[in-house]
Amino acid sequence: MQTFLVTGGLGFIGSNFILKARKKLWANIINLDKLTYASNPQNLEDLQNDSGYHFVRGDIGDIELIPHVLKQYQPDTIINFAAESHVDRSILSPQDFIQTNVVGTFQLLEASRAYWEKLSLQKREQFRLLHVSTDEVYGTLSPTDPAFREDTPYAPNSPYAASKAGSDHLVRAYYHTYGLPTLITNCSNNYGPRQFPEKLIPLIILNALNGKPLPIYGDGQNIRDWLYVVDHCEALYLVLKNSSIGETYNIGGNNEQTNLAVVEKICAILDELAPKPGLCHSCLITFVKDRPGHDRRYAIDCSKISTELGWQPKEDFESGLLKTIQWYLSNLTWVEQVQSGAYQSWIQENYGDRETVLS
Ligand code: NAD
Ligand code: TDX
Repeated sequence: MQTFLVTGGLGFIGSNFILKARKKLWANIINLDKLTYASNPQNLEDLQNDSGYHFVRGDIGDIELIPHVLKQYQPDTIINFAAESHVDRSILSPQDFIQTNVVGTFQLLEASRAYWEKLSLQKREQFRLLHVSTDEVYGTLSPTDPAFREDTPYAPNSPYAASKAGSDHLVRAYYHTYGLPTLITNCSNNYGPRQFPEKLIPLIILNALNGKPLPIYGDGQNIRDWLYVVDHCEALYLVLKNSSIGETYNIGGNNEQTNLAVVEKICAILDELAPKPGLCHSCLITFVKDRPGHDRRYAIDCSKISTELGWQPKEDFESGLLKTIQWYLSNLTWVEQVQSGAYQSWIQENYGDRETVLS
């Protein structure tokens, strides 16, 4: 079986990818994660007795650790999910975004190149580095603009988007300059189980359950394309298995929604699943000050991945949203521990202040 080095695997998409990969036996997994606030060890609790899964605490930008991990575990594939991922945080404090998303990705590329160059010819040919990126690198669309294609020029508008754009350019350059077998995917907004509740959908679900205001930035008419996280994970695996090196694929849900519509749908589902006497959840909707530089619309043209690799999103938005809300309702301990920061004590107990731990 192949070995995948997954970075950022304790976050939202990475943990869903690893769970799927182990369930389907796509590969053995080495998960390297820095354990930032966005990570959650509980996400992969089910794998604690799985001998095909190993965890390493570490930073993708650690120039001593990464070569060591590559030498020790000899992965055939690296999938880079590790990133600072929240736009609002990037506006308040861009430093960490540049450090991890740009410098960290650069260091990971350097270590990967050195590792790859020493592999046997056969292993060099099999090796892939898949960099997981975002549609936000393309900037914003007007209501009548065509959806983002792989050849749409980059025009990032937030520090987060700019840092992801920078990392994409570095990955591309390592393929063209050094021949490192890289792949890039640019995906739209994901939703589903295990998403940290700073992002719109889990934030709204949890605020609504707690009777708190549901903050909508600006007029609520900004549009995002939403994709169920499991569909994204399947697309990533298909790209890894079947695409040619150096390729870029856009991944999306063909599912453009205004933020207000998303929030109203969540409220309608919660009115059914968790009714509050005398209260309709949508009464909690509160329009608040807009996000600075807030992109108006994203839309993805995924005809390339669809025609070349046969991928289509399977989950429709209504059923995906229902499943997501049901997951949060059935995992209130996860929610409570995320909100109270209890898992931070777990990290302290298990790792103390040590930056890196190798098993
Ligand atoms: P997340 O914030 O939930 O998780 C990120 C994970 O990376 C965390 O576990 C964190 O501890 C880890 N990490 C952060 N810095 C690190 C570092 N320097 N070294 C090692 N690990 C580090 O993010 P997510 O939503 O799961 O996103 C994963 C990737 O997918 C990101 O690269 C993001 O840009 C991209 N993406 C996300 C979405 C989305 O809607 N969430 C959409 C498209 C692309
Ligand atoms: O409280 C809120 N109110 C609100 O109106 C929050 C948190 C968000 N919003 C709006 C802003 C966006 O238009 O909802 C939309 C979605 O916001 P986020 O969940 O913060 O996602 P977004 O900024 O679109 O970025 C996400 O999708 C692309 C991920 O965080 C990125 O990592 C990914 O690359």
